[in-house]
Amino acid sequence: MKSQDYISREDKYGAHNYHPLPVVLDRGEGVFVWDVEDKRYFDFLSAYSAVNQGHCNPKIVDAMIEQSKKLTLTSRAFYNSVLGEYEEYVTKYFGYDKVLPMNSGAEGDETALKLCRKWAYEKKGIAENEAKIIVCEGNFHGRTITIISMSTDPDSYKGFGPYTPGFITVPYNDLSALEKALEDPNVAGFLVEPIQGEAGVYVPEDGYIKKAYDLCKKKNVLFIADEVQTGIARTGKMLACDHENVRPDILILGKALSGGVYPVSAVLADDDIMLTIKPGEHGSTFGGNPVAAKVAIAALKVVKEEKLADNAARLGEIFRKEMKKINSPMVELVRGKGLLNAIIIRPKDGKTAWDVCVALKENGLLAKPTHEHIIRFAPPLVITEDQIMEAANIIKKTILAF
Ligand code: IF1
Repeated sequence: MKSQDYISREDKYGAHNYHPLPVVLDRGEGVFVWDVEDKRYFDFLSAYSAVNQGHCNPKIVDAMIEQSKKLTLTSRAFYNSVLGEYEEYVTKYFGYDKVLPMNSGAEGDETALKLCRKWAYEKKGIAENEAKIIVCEGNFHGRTITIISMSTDPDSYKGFGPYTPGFITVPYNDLSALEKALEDPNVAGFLVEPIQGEAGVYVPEDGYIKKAYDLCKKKNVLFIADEVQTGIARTGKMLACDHENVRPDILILGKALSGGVYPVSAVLADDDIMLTIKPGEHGSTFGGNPVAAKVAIAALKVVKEEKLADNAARLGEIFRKEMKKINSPMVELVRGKGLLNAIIIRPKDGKTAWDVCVALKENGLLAKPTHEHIIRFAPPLVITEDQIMEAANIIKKTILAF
């Protein structure tokens, strides 16, 4: 079978909820993936920042295989011999009293919203059903009905109403708007991405996260960080909030928490918040299963052992410097932090970010456009300096050819 055969089969039998680049991947190792014709590519999407530890990282895959042969799933109706080990490991790793294990990022966000509301009624004393949560314009937190109810992107929410109430939207990176919204005494939480991914790797001003946190504290409002995409070393620190020494009241992790081998997400908080959810009030069949637990421990160990945060910080600087050197009218702006970066593309002769990505693919590098004019560059964090230079040259050469 050729690439086109695989593509046609997906078109015929799969829902059309994605518009992939026309490349059919067959295997991966480290920063590389190969298509079914055995052509090699740099992966500069990393499955939306899930494979920070590199494709098929042997330490993580081995942990999965070993546990899979022993016990895969018990449900939470019973204890299992691995979950406690993971819970202790992940809470000490990030410095929280408790973890609530889930699978997808969206489930993590949903869990955080439920937790925040429960805390509002039990601890803050807000009247039942009156709690509000502040969210940001341009947010992306996943695809469930409640999460798209918070979205300001019509692609996400249009046609899927009616929507879940209880949210207040403020512009991102706007402290006075946040301060004003916080005057409502029924506000229980502020949910924010420390860098907005889907919005186009939108980095807020230095100090925004810290000042937003302080404003929340003044009003006894929970600061909830969605670090599903920015967490686990992606931006050059273990968490993006670490850049401003902010410790979120509720922390949501996903994606690279498993190194991309298995769906694992987590919500972390201290007892005062976490213990407001009681037995039977929340859960998931797969959340906290033994395979996920072993995979997450292995994935987090790799991040520390291989100093991926330092690597992301160092190579991110180099990458942005190289991108800023590209002398083309198509490069409007380069921005990002660590190895979460983007180029804003100014269309030329009708050619858009999509066309650039197709050309990059031809030249052996995979990246995905977001919002028509932005290309996100987020390689696995195990990338070396030589590899980042080689990739930067591919990007340069490709853009200059337009
Ligand atoms: C899609 C972007 C990335 C996320 C944050 C929660 C979730 C995500 C901050 C939900 C998911 C993905 C999902 C993917 C596109 C995407 C994305 F383009 F939207 F911005 F990563 F770059 N919080 N992000 O970014 O996690 O339920 O998917 O595990 O196509 O939906 P999930």
